[in-house]
Amino acid sequence: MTAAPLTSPSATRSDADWWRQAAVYQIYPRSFADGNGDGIGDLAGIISRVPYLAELGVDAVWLSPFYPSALADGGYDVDDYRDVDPTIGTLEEFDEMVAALHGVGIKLIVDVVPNHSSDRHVWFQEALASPKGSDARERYIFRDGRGEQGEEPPADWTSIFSGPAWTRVPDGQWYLHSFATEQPDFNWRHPEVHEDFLHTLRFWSDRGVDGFRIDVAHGLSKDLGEVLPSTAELRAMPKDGTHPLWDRDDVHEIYAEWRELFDQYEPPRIAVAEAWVETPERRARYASPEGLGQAFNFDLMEADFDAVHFRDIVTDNLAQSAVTGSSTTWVFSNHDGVRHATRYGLPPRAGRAVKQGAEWVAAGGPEGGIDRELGLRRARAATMFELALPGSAYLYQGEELGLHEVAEIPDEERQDPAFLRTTAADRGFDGLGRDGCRVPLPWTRSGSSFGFGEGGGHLPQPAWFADFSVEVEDGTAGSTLEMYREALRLRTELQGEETLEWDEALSSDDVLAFERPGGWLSVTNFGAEPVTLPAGELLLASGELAAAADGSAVLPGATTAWLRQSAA
Ligand code: TEU
Ligand code: CA
Repeated sequence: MTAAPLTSPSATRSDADWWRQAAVYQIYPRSFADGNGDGIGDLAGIISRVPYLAELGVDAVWLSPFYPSALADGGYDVDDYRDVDPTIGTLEEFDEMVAALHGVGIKLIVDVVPNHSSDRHVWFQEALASPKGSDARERYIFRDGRGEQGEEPPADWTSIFSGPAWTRVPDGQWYLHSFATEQPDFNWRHPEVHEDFLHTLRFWSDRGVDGFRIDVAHGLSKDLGEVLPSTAELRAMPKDGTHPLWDRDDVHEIYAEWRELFDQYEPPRIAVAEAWVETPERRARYASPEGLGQAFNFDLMEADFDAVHFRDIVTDNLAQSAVTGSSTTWVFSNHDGVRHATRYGLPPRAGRAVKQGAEWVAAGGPEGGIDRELGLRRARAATMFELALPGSAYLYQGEELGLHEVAEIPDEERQDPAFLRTTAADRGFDGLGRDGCRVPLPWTRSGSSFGFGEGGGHLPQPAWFADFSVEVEDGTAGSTLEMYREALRLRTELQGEETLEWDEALSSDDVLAFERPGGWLSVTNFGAEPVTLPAGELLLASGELAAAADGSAVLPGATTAWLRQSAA
């Protein structure tokens, strides 16, 4: 290497394949950085932190919804798909942000929410003001109720956030909302819905957006006859492409339309599906190059820190990507789950049907129930494991600081509909909701909101955030932030073909070792017994190594090391 490049190396990778092995950093805009001190993160805040993102070394940013919204679901209730929420900024600032990111070689992916709008969207307002049977109502899913006066919902369905999935409007009809009451589901059989989303995708693509994250991609297409099935009947139906509500085969007709639009751009716009489906085979359809092109796999996010389990997940997903021609995606944390530093400090889930960490969060985050240090140690090891894998890695804001989930949010300050729609008795699955991973980031060790902005934050930050602030970790050897920076820098330098080879001699039920092309060896010790590392140049480790009597390096438990081995 000669002189250091001025911009991130990805700036030179303007080819159509930039996304295949990208490290993508998710920004939840209201909680990232607050430029004007009103307690809500905004585009000005993001622009001011572009140098931070460049130094971190990510290839792309995925921006969660920033559209006008009443925030019934953190912005996933969109009032207008082609504007910026005034509390977050303006379209001009959006353009500035795109230019600033592109200026340092960072691509931008925005979130698109096509399953539902908000109830404040002009179309839904028009539907409410229009009579039963009108075309305006046809853009959503309206039905008459059951019972003599239609006073019973059309079906007994429960929303994903608990509570009923149907809400009655003043003239007596009911509308479907798979999520919160404020999120009416679109009727994708209506041609204007298709046209409008094409318009939206073109609008942002023309503004320089490089790609899209598609919310609830498995939900758009529905097949609802006059007589609706009951919840029990729905549950008994196979999710093989014929289910009336989820992961229908014909949803891909929509994505084929979108692909046509994406491919009109140079480089083609990319898309990644959030699709909760039954099998990896079903997920592959979303990742097809004729469709969205990539799909999230949440397998690692749902797994215990366990070598055998991790290896199966990697093997399955690499096999899937070989079939689809897409690249794999890896995720440990996002805006919907308990942060991985916390999850890994809790007792293993061991296959139980409860979201990892949910019970601990629901119990108010008892200190007796968690080993925070071990959790973070494992999280760092897991991240280095992830960053060595072929494919793209989706990182969630704050994980580069080693942040834990914030469990100590008073009930009256919680915002998540997944909390607000549940009672203490039925909070088993999602725990207290998702606010604990959406607390404004700590940038400095002190100040009213730890440098998030001049004012407070829209969710309370705990005192321990000080120790995880950027200010504390920046330049501190061994900090989580410095580990992420170095790992991302090395990843860019070492990244080659999308293949890996397991090192069977080193791997075991507790250890996963694999080699990437060019002699890049990653070794993770999931267990507690130290493991002697093979010869090679040590590039980076997620924790301190020890030395054996003969001088060879020893990898302690819950640690990952990267080595460069000379080409054989
Ligand atoms: O999530 C889709 C989804 O199915 C979630 O309900 C997920 O299972 C849940 O958040 C786990 O607790 C997407 C978004 O990622 C989420 O933030 C939105 O609330 C949801 O869609 C509705 O738009
Ligand atoms: Ca603000």
